[in-house]
Amino acid sequence: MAQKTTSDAGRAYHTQCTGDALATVKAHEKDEDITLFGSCFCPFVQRVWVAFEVLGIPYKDLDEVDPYKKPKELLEVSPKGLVPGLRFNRYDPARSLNESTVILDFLEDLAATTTKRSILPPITNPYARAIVRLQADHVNRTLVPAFYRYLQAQTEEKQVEGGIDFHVALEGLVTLLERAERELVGQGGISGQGEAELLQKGLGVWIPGQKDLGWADIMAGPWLFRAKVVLTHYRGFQMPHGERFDGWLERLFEHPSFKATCSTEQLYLDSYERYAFNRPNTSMVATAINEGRALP
Ligand SMILES: N[C@@H](CCC(=O)N[C@@H](CS)C(=O)NCC(=O)O)C(=O)O
Repeated sequence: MAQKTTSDAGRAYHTQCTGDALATVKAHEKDEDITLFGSCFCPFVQRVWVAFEVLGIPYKDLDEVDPYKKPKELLEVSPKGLVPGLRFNRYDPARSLNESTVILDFLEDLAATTTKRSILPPITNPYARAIVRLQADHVNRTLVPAFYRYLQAQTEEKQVEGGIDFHVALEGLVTLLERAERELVGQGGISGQGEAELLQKGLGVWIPGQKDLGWADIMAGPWLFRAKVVLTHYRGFQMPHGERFDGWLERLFEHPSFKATCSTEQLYLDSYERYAFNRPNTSMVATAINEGRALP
């Protein structure tokens, strides 16, 4: 096990992006039909942000919304005061949407009639779309809660248990990615490169040679990235290794649309210290984990 950091330095969460993410925010300062309400450290926001980038949908980026202070303009777009939220400025009164998974569905549908890009397999292949959604379901109901349980675990015993559960959750995702590949790609009778590419659409960069991020990459990516940075530092966690897994993470983390939404590592280390030491009143997510309830 790698060395872990064991004392709370009392660092506060950041309120402005750094690095590549800051450059992306600056490139999206002008008014657009859609405003994205986000916070620099938030993985639920990062999902939506990556999807905007991949799908090529214009947006104005408000990256400095503090969801813990719950300003009025955030509550107007997101009733619980959680980021991400979207505001549709062309309506009067303005319309809005919240919930990262719902927003992803919305952006996918919007792109279908505007930019014509997609992060799902084509609608003509309903089974492939369902398999990809199964991956996302696993991310949301198993991987994401396991991440927070592990990070917030304070006793040695709970940390060991949390580490095992998080590994099992990762393995579960890999099993689903392998299943998608086995069932959907390369099953005899492919007539050429064009057909092979069509079959791989929306399955994401798990597939070697695939350049486009897919649904599961975008759903899981923000927590995989935080696992690499934050869990390694605070829990001595080691990412599983293997040619396929390493290759997948490299393609994902190095993808221009993913990188464009990443701040420098220190921002995440500072912002997640409060989770790692399970400080009281850290967030609604942290409280739900401590009370054994479903995430907000
Ligand atoms: N289910 C929501 C969760 C969003 C969420 O928990 N966002 C956090 C930031 S990472 C937040 O706004 N927390 C504010 C709080 O805890 O009061 C989604 O998927 O969009």
